[in-house]
Amino acid sequence: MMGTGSLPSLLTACDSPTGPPGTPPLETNPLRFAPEVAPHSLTLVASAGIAGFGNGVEGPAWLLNESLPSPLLRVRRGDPFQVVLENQLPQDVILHWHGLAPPADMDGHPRYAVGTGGEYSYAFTVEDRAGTYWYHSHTHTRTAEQTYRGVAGLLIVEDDEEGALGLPSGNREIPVILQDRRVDAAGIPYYQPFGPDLMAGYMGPEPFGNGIRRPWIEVDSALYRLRVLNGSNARIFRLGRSDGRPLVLVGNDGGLIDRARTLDYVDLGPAERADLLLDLSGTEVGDRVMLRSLSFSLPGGAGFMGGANRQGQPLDVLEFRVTRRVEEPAVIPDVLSTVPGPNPEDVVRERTFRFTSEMMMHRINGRSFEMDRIDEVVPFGETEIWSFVNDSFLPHPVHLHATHFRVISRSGGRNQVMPWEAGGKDTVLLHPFETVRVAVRFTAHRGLFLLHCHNLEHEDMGMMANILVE
Ligand SMILES: [Cu+2]
Repeated sequence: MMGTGSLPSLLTACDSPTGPPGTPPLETNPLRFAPEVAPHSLTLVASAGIAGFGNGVEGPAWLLNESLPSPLLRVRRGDPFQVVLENQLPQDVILHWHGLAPPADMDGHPRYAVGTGGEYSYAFTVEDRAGTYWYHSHTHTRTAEQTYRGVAGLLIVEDDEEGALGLPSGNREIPVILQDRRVDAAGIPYYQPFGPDLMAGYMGPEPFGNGIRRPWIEVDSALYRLRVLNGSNARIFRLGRSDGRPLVLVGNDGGLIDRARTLDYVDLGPAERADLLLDLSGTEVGDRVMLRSLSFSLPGGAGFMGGANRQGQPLDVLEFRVTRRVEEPAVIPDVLSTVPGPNPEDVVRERTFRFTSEMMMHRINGRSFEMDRIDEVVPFGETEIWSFVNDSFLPHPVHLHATHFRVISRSGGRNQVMPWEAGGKDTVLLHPFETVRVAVRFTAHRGLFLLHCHNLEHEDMGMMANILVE
């Protein structure tokens, strides 16, 4: 969708970011975009294939319809969603539509995983608010590997309310999946977790955007809408601009928030989304603005996790190269939406979920996931307060299927609800030893859904629970 012409190699060599002292400049690469398709009579074929990672580097990947990232699904609220998954991978596969609230048998619970040569048909009506959602493998014990290898894409829902705001669209909308990767000497990402990765989760030092290593994109001096997904297995990003200007948050996991928030940075844990306005008005041709993951340290622990698994190291995740000067007013709406959701005053019940990571065991309330064990029974339509207690020295991005919750409070650690946690959330990041209280209510469908950590290694190792809504 965006024009990304190739850049003369001299310029690339001169202007590339540098690695450690003494190393040659690292190549950067034009961002690419997955093909956009409507999820209507759509077949997604999962298969092993070859993907390009930028700079002519190609290597093996696990793909849907031979695309890295997986095709971008764009759909309107109220429309039918009809997708057939065909599995040609050498492992079981199932897909989860992360953030949507479809019927239970359409949600990608791992008990529905299909073997090689099998297929699974999804058909439901999209009843969710406009927003930036995504989809990915949810195959138990295989989610981390399959998602890392490429079985993941963006899913954008649009509706009339959002359309009326006139947010930047067309080539002023940049959907991007940010991921960290470990690469071999040839520059090909690989997934080979060992010891420490099974505690911290699999992390790498190389930033990728939409499957491209160290990406850049050509832009006008205008206002852009940046739909960002943290599609990493374990990496937390702290996104900020290199030029000191702020980011404007207009939406997150559950779509638009109530009003725009101007922020110096936005933290995104794995699976969280940020719908950002990036104001490049006033820039000149030749200017470059880097979207960075800023340096940070996690309170409470995890600092001893050295090497690849260290959270908070600075990364340059996506560079904007201004190539055209335009005179356009950068109109940023202040009031955005009225966010539906549970009212904490209607609470009828409280529950506690304790997340522990000890001796390579990641558990919720002391238990590892079992496919056929129901861990909690939750009445449909009733408002509850759930306390997510992180009783470990590792961060846990906690994800709930089938609804969006409101973050009510946080104690320990940061001791506050962060400004990017406004609105409806389906994933909330718990730093070490934090307790986050959320208001939860299931109003879409009854059935068996999941609560789990979205650190994908933790999830695969059992930090997941079956929630029966009835
Ligand atoms: Cu976790």
